Amino acid sequence: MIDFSLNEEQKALQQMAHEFAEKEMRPRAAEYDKGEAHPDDVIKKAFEVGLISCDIPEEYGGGGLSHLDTVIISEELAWGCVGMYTSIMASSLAFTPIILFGTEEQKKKYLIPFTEKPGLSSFCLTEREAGSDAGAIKTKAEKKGSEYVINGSKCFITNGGVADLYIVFANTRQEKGIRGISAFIVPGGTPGLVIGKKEDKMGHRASNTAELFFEDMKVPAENLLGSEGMGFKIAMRTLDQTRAPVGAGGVGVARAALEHAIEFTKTRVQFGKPIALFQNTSFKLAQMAMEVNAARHLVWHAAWLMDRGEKCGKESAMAKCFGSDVAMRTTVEALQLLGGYGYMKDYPMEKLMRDAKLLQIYEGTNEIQRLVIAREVIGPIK
Ligand code: COS
Repeated sequence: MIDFSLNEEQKALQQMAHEFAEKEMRPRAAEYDKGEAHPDDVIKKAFEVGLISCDIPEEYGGGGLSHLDTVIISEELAWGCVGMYTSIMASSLAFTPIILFGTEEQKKKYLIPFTEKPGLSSFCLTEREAGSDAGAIKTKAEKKGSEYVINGSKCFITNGGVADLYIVFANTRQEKGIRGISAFIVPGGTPGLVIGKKEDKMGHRASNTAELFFEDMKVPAENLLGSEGMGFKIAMRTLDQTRAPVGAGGVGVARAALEHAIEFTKTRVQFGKPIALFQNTSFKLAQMAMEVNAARHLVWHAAWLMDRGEKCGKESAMAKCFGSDVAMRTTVEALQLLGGYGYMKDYPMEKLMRDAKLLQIYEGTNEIQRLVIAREVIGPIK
């Protein structure tokens, strides 16, 4: 049986997230896009209404929401401001390895505090020489007695510098390559954790992206996630789950652009009539609406598979890739419909277009998503 209807609880969650996005995020989006400040006030309010840590299981004090519930909320938050949403989503990205691979003790110690007070966490995989080739990381972790000593650096780290907790991937057995990577839970403020330059980004300017350095950073051995050498699988299993919410972010951005374009073209009169009445315009709007709907269905399908505990790597990659491509195409087309107005900062469209771009890049470029999809679709070649 296929059922596309949302239940009453999901409708209420969607409505609540939408109202939050409309009242708290949208009015502040331009300000945080222009400035250097981090939207701590909005994050605090999001926490107060239960929109942060909502995917942490109930037994650790979280909302215990399903993956489908989470992507429904994600679309609304990204519709409000995808930069702010990125801070929230990146935090979920970092909770996921703990939820999936943490011991009971680790879950209690590191998840529960995030359900008690506002806070963010950060997933630290990417390095200057290891982006798409995530298995090539050089950060090293050496076991010395009851602790690991970590040295190296990370780049393009979302929530870097504003997080209370970091999941750091480092090599415990360099000679083993990918199979030597391990994952560590690192509390913010750990001596040796040095926050580097905050990046000056084209979009998602409400989220913090920074470089991190580990200088003889000591981490207790009990902060190892899973076992030594499991790190790459932990990262991949995590990304299998967290890429669909990026797709949901794409749907939110695309939907926002489509709505602005509809509103504008219905009131903008040229050659004696609203430009929405010209077939060129209406066909473009129809195309955008089709793509937004198709992207949402891919996102919901991936989340539905996750909720059933089924394999979802390919579907999550499809949702991420298609959702972010739709965000890019829709914002470009929608901006064109607004003409010169779309290009001006007085209108929200140019921000949406700048924001869309990063969705095609982070949590694995769309080329990597196509690689993940192709490997599974084609299968082994003899
Ligand atoms: N789930 C579990 N295990 C997985 C997995 C998955 N989804 N994908 C790969 N693995 C395992 C493989 O089974 C293999 O294990 P064994 O060594 O035991 O056989 C190991 O991981 C290596 O896999 P693979 O050979 O496929 O690795 P590659 O280096 O060829 O490529 C890609 C893996 C390209 C898919 C990976 O590096 C990737 O996703 N890169 C993008 C990274 C990224 O998204 N960065 C964003 C930063 S986080 S915001």
